[in-house]
Amino acid sequence: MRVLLVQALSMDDAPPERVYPIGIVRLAGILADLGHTVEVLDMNMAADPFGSLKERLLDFQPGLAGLSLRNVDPLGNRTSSLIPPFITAVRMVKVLVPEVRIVAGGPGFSLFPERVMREMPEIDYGFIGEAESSFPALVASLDAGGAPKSKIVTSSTPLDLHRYDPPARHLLDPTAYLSINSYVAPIGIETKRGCPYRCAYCVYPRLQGTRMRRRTPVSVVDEMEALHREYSVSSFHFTDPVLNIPDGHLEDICREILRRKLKIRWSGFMREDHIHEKNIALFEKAGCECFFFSADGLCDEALKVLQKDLDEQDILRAARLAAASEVVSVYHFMVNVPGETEKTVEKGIRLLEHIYDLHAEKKNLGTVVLNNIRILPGTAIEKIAISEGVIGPGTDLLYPVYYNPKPFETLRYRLQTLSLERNVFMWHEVIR
Ligand code: B12
Repeated sequence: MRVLLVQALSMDDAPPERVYPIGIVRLAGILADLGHTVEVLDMNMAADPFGSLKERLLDFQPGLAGLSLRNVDPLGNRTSSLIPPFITAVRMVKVLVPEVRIVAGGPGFSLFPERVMREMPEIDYGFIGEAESSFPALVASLDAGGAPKSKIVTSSTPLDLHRYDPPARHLLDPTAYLSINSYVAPIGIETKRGCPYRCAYCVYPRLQGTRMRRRTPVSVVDEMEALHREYSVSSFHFTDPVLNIPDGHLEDICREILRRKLKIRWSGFMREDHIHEKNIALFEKAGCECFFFSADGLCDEALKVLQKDLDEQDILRAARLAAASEVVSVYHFMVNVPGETEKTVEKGIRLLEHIYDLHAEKKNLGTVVLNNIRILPGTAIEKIAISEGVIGPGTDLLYPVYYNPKPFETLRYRLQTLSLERNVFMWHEVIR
């Protein structure tokens, strides 16, 4: 007898994808221009993150340490938290350089400012949202011996992105990031800030405001060209909440890339209802390497609850256009959303099957990401979850809490099975 013994997959933990921290690099550049002596450390890039923090603190002896809390947790239904390592870093700073002023900021911090400050009294000042003008103002005031009254600072005037100096990349060499990831382009570029949509689970409008503030296409492409020339960066991720709005902006950036004949690739999150035959061809020609879609709702009912301003036809129309291109697509959907029924589940399965059918010929479907909703403070989903008793008013959202009530709490696995099977069968040409 011939026997094949197989150890099935035992681990779900992929190596982490790292991203270049443009937030702190921008702040560092502004402070350096103002005459401060600035150094940047990305703990994610160190083989021994806390060892490298200790070494840098003892060598550099800062008077002020700014710590960026980007993510509070890794999302994707994972229950691990990034708060314990953040607290440990803050405490290490305080112990090794006791006189230092500790300042915190970043998207993760901005979602939970009071909660984080309560947890970590060692933090002297916390910044909500963008900090290009408010943080240098605090540094100047501390430098002059002042003691700002408020411990939590919010930027009063949104930054005018028409006057945007690219992050001072020489303060943190991008080259080290170029070959570390399998999927994500590690170098981010901003073309705008702000998001006018009101998706029920999303915090982007809270982080960057609801008004879109754009950079000029020429300045965006100048930055890409300089990174390509000086650091050989050839792949970029646009960090905008939604890349292909307002109509014409990304198109102008693409025309500028083509005019300069730049050999670069890029990706970003696209709205389905702003994709059409003409612009998709332009995006492909100008180097788009992945269409990231995040319609999130798997049927009209779900799209409505999630306040997406989209319908199933928008999703399928965009999928049809994307599938006909040579560009890879990645789709994100949320599972077990409020109001889920057997009928919505069936409709969701049909939509997923439809998307796989569209991509079957060219095999240009990267993956379908299926997650439950992470409940974040201040969102419509938080209110729904409270009203349904999924969470209580006292639930601590700082640590991972997902909207995933019975009876569809295992739906994610059912849909993931469908998706994985379709993906594997597509790649290995297993015909049913
Ligand atoms: C673009 C983006 C991505 C891209 C990054 C591509 C790239 N190459 O850069 C991709 C899609 C790969 C990605 C992946 C992930 N992301 Co993301 N991402 C974003 C997004 C939309 C923008 C981030 C950005 O670059 N902004 C532009 C820069 C300039 O702004 P900034 O970093 O916020 O910095 C400013 C301020 O925060 C402040 N600031 C920052 N640090 C500090 C420090 C101090 C001391 C001070 C005073 C101020 C300050 O000043 C800066 C300048 O104004 C944000 C949402 C958002 N709008 O913030 C989510 C967001 C940050 N991501 C999030 C998460 C969770 C992730 C992932 C874990 C998801 C996953 N499971 O894959 C990974 C983690 C990747 C990693 N290694 O860290 C969450 C974090 C919150 C949370 N729930 O924990 C956010 C908020 C989105 C969300 N879902 O809610 N992400």
